[in-house]
Amino acid sequence: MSTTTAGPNVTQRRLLTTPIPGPRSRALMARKARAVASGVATTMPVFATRAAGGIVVDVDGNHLVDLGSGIAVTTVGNSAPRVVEAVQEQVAAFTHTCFMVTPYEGYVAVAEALNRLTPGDHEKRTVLFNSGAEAVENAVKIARAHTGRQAVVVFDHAYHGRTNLTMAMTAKNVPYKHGFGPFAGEVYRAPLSYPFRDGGLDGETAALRAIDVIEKQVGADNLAAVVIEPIQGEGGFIEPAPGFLPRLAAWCRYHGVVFVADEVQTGFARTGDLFACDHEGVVPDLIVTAKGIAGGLPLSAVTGRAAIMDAAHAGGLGGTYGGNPLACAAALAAIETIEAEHLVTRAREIETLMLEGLRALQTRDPRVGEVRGRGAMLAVELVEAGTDRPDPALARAIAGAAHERGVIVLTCGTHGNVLRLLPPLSISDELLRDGLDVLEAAFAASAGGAR
Ligand code: PLZ
Repeated sequence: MSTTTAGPNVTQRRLLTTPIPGPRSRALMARKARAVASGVATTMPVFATRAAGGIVVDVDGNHLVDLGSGIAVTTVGNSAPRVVEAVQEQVAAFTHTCFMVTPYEGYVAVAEALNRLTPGDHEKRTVLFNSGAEAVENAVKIARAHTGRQAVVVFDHAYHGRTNLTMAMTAKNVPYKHGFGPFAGEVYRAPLSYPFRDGGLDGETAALRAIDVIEKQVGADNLAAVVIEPIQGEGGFIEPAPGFLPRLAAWCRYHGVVFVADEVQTGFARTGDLFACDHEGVVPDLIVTAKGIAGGLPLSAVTGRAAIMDAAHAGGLGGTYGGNPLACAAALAAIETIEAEHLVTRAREIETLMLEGLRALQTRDPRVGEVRGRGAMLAVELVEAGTDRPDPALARAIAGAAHERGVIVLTCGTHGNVLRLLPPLSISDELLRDGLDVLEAAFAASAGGAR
């Protein structure tokens, strides 16, 4: 497939005009250091000016292959043509009225689209917010209002955000939580299914292990919600063993616990299904979406069973900007793009192409512990050769070597030892192959333990 979905006129080729970072990026980094709080770190020290298809152009004219999508956001591509047109039309019409003051159609249309597209054909309702964390918080509010219970169960390696409640729900201390407590109460953590690290425990057994912890340490009668990423994102692109999610969902249903899928990172065609839950036919009570929903504009949502969603009293949900008209216009255009350009299928094509290259790498390199993932959400877990000991220094070295060569890759994982690949679905096969070649070179450059 070629680059028909590319937006602005950006040559779809990797091109290095300066070392990374170039002089203009260096100057901007110096300004950033003086002006921006140092708590905001950057993966690469380059500043972007344009992006489309599978390329991000920096201020020095370097064309970087984008295997990150701004952390799984620009799934339909950067400045995707339909998104640009819809936002331009909306920005000229009106920019904001506040949906809670004088509502507008775009918000309702996005709610209708989400009610139609998310798993399950039951009656649904949707509420819109700005960020993933804000939507996760609201899913918990709604589950508590519906059940009259307080406890929330999350999992090892979970990532749900950086606000106070979602910091409590997120597993990893540094960098997300360290020094930022006290955290919200009534959040409990259960063991995940992590096939590479739990001896290949089958999904059913792993679910029963988690359920046992929940029953012993929390009690179903106290439990409002179980919140889980169907494939964990920041925690390491961990795909639970088959059967884990369905078993947990069934337990929740039986006990009247609200089963919440956090599909902030996995949603909107990313995993080769419209939603990751679709893969095993799991129907969550509530589903949280953000990131890929609106082609880069800030929007998030909670969608779910009408009876649960309507449990919160009038005025209990909202916010000044939630469902901003520009973001809604972008979301409708992004959804149209996913459907018109068959991006679910495209994600599966990307999976086939990328897995072939990554698995070839794995057979040659004992530092690759596991290659995993679905669709355009793929990962390489790095270990000390021949062991299962995590090697975060190697992940950093390989990512750094890829960056120097003009490829944007991200790392993740509780141990920081996972390379993750999240290309926009608008990327060409040529750029994917080039990205794989660069990764191979980065592995070679990091041979012999680049510590
Ligand atoms: N739930 C599953 O992946 C955001 C965070 C990057 P916000 N992931 C990227 C960082 O270092 O902050 C995420 C997610 C899942 C919730 C969130 C939170 O979404 O839009 O960043 O609030």
